[in-house]
Amino acid sequence: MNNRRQFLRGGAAVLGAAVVSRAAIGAVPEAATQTSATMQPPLAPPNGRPYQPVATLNGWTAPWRMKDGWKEFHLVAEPVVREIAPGMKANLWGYNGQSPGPTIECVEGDRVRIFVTNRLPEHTTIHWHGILLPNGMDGVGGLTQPHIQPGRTFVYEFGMKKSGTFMYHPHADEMTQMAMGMMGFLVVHPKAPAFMKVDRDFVFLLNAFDIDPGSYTPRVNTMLDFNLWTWNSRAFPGIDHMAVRLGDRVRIRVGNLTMTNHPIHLHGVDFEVTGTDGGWVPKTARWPEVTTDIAVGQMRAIEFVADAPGDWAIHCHKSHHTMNAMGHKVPTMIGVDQRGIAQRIMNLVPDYMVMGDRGMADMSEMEMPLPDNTLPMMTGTGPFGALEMGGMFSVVKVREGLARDDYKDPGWYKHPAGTVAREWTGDAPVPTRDPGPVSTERPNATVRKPAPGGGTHQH
Ligand SMILES: [Cu+2]
Repeated sequence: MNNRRQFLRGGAAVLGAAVVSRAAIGAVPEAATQTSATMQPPLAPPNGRPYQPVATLNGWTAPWRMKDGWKEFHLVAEPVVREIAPGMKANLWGYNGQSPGPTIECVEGDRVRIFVTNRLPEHTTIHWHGILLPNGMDGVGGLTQPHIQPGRTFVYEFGMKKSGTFMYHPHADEMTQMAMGMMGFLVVHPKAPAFMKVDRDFVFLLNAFDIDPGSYTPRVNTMLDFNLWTWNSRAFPGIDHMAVRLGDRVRIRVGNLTMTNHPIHLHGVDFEVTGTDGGWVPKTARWPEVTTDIAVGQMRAIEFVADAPGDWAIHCHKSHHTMNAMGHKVPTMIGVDQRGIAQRIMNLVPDYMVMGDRGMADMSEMEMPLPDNTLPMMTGTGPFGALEMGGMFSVVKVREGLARDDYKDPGWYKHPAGTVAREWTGDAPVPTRDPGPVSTERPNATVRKPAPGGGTHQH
């Protein structure tokens, strides 16, 4: 792209590092760059074997070129600016202009050559998570290859032995580089297009950042207490909705590169886990689910038939993961009457607000002053008001009559008349209260003995 000479120099450095064909040297494909966090249309394969391409939420698929029977990609590891959601940007590290990097798609049986140029201030490598490949291509810095120094380009070459759902990420200063957003999706499609065929195939990575309110760069030493829970480095309400045609067979592939597990819950349908880290799950070994827990380092593909029109929430079921920053250190004030003390505090702190005494829902509607570059803790607006969400939350929108390749957001669901929960304004039945302790002894037993140490004191 803008520094071809640097790539050539980097290419030459590859010779001593890994055994690669001479044809690769001096012929590095241009590295495409994407600066937008808007989902790009799935990339129908212009050559090679046919497949149904995936849709990467808020992302894109890396273009490739065919050269002498090899599918060639070029990843550039570099600092990037990622919009986490409208109103907040983060200084991250990623690939080709974005975090995550572009999705790599190929086909079982493909021979793949991936050039990796390092424009970071420190060395890196790429590990191809879950791919079965020659040991020297596994990307573990110091163990299977020398690190890729800043300014250098390495090349990885391997054949795709099986189809499935995979990831890529550095195996060099991992804690820092993954906390900064370096990761991407890798999908290997089946050789036979009819095998595991679906109509729509969405992919996203679970990732997390710790960015202090008002700042732009993640803390990289955080172990567990991240404050931004994201899908493809986006937080609700910035995460793409998934548009689905009524009756479509849908696959959603999720990879977890955070430091904790995420129970991903989808409303409105039963799904099956059809793919795990090791490959496809045989039909006889699947069971129906509405939530699947995805552990650290795991990939899961879920599938369902979209047979119910509507706007169906999909989210992590850890409720702290559907919140944005700022919430975690606020004390619980439910039921605490702060009126008396509030006036006394306001004498000292004029801006003091009473918060949380009726729950935390007020937080979503309150126009609270926030530091610059900070997302509200609970936010987003739907057709019926505030959604009170953040973080790992999106919507699967099942609609009649979408075109086959139409992934555009169809807007909010228009519910048929009489199908929305509504306020009841008629007479409400009086609930029957529990009458209190009832004897469980036989009806003719009239004397109750007090339980030892029980409530009846007869001293
Ligand atoms: Cu979670």
